Amino acid sequence: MASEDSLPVLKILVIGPSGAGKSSLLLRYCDDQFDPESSTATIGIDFKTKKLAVHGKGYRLNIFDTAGQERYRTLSTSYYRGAHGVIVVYDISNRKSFLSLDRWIEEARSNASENAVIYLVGTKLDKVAPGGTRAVSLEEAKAFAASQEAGYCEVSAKTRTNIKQPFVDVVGEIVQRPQLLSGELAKRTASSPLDLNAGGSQASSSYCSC
Ligand SMILES: Nc1nc2c(ncn2[C@@H]2O[C@H](COP(=O)(O)OP(=O)(O)OP(=O)(O)O)[C@@H](O)[C@H]2O)c(=O)[nH]1
Ligand SMILES: [Mg+2]
Repeated sequence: MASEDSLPVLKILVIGPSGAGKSSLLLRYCDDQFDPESSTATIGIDFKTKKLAVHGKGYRLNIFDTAGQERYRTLSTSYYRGAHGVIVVYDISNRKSFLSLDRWIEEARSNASENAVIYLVGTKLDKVAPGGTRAVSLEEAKAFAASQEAGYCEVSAKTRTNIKQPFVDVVGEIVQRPQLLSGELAKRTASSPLDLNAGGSQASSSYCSC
């Protein structure tokens, strides 16, 4: 069985406008916590790690949480080096946040490797349903994601809705792209049996059939 240390490592970058909920998404996904009062903008870059199983295989995700505020985005292009996937986050209750996506996707395409997976996430689903006002309809968001050839999912860090889905989808897509994986990583991705119970407290025994 593969030990925790021998799991293939995938690098995922999380980008998007300030206040969209990038850090909250990661805090909920990796530590199952949520801070409704949080007003602390990320400075530079933060890092979290999490194990995930997709299609019966285990992976270690190294997830980089970037700053949305321009003044805190130091050396932002260097973040992209070696990234297998880029999750672009916006706030579905904030139209301006949606309208800024072109620029974020453009940044990702210019700096990430050609085959890197780009995936769109709409956050704060709890704020718009039921009875809340969406600033972006589901149809519009899906159409935009499709036009960018990106997957799409809506989440709430507050209620946990769909919180794991973006990571499952992104990893599922990454492993379909052998050009993205280095020789050793590709080999282990193809053959490593799943043993996520061998690890410590950060173990995530999540499975997805999608
Ligand atoms: N209701 C609700 N609020 C959320 C959700 N996700 C984030 N928030 C709130 O939105 C605010 C901004 O969230 P952050 O996660 O700090 O945003 P960020 O994208 O990391 O921002 P920068 O670090 O400045 O780029 C915080 O007050 C969060 O509590 C959510 O799913 N639902
Ligand atoms: Mg942040």
